[in-house]
Amino acid sequence: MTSLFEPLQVGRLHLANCVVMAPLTRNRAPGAMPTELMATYYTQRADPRNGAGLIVTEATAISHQGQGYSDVPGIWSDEQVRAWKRVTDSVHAAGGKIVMQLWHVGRVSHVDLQPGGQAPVAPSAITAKTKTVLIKDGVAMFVDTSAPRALTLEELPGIVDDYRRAARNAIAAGFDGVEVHGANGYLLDQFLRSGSNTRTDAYGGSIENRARLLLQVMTAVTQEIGGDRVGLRLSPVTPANDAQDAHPQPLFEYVVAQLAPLNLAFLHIIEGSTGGPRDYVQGDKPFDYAALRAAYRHAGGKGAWMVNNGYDTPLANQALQEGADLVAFGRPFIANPDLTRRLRENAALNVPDRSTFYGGGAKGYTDYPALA
Ligand code: 8OZ
Repeated sequence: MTSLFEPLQVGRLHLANCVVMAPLTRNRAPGAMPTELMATYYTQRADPRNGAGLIVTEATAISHQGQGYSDVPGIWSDEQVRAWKRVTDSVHAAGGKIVMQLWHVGRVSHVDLQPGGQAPVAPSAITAKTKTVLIKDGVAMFVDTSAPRALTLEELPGIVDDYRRAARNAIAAGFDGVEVHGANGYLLDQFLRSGSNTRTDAYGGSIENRARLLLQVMTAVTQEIGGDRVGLRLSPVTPANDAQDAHPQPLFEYVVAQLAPLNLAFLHIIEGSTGGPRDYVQGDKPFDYAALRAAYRHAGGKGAWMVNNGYDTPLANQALQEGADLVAFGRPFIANPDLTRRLRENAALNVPDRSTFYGGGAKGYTDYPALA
C-alpha cells in the first residue's frame, strides 16, 4: 500500500509523494499562449515536500478546433511549445513533476472560438445542454454551446494525428508526460456515450465502436512518446457537459481492459459527479469503482490508479488502503500552494474564491499564502 506522503514510481516518473494536483481550467492564457504568471502558479505548487508529487496541467487544446473556452492554452504551435518550456523549466528547477492534459472539447464550444467561426465538431449533430466561458473585455460570461456538426469518417484519422502531434509537442516543451482528457463530456467522452453518439458507422452503436476513437488516440499517443509517461482521465458517471449513458459499467470496464496492454503510467478516475456528489448515479445502478479497477488489473493493467473528487485526508487514506495509488486534489490546490504539507500537518486550509476561478490575473491565482 502507498502512503500519501511517500515517494512512488509511476511508469517512467518518480514522484516525491502521492498527492496529485488535478487539472484545473483557469482561463489565464490569452491567445492560447501560456504566460509567466502561469509558470509562477505551477511552480508555487511544485515543491516536492510541500506541493504536489505530480502536477497535471489545466486542460490544453490539441488544436484550434479542440478549443472551447476563452483564454485556455494550446499545444499545437511551435510558439506554444516555446512558451510552455518556460513553465516546465521553472517547475523542474523547483524539483517538481508535471504532465500536460491533452484536450479536444468536441461539441462543448462556441462558434466564436472555432477556426473561421465554424460549427464545433462532435460524434453526432446533437447540441450539448451546457455552457462555455467567453471572456469579453476581461469579463467572463457563461454562454450556451453552439450546435455542432458530426465529424465524417474521413476526418477521424486527422483527430488522432492532432493528439499524436500534441503529445510530441508536450515532450518537446519539457513535460514529463501527458494525460489524455477522456472525461467530463468532451470529445472522447462524447464518442464513448450513447447520449452524444448516435453514429451508425464503425465509431457508433456497440461499446466496441464507441470506444474505438479513444483507443486509437491512446495507441497513437503511447506509440509516439511511450506508454510509461501517458495517463488517461475518465469520469464514468459524471453528468458534466451533458454526458449521458444508461450503462456506464460495461462501457468503462471494456475501455480499461482494452487499455491494459498499452503499459500506461496511470489511470485517473473521477468518482461521481465532477466537483459534486461522489455518490452520483448515472444509468441503471450505482457504479462499482472496485469492479472497474479489477477489470483493469484482471486484463493485466499495471498503471497507477489515481482517484479524484472531493477527497480529504481520511478519505484519501481509505482509498489508498483499498488499492488506489495516487489521490488528485483540485479546488484545494487552487487555494493552497503547499497543500501536501497542510495535509501532512493537518493544518487549516485556505478557502478558494470561486469568483477568481476562471479568468483574471494574479488575484485568486498566485496570491494564496503558503504556511510560514
Ligand atoms: C471547468 C471549466 C471549464 C473547463 C473539465 C476542462 O471539466 C474542464 C473545465 C472545467 O474537465
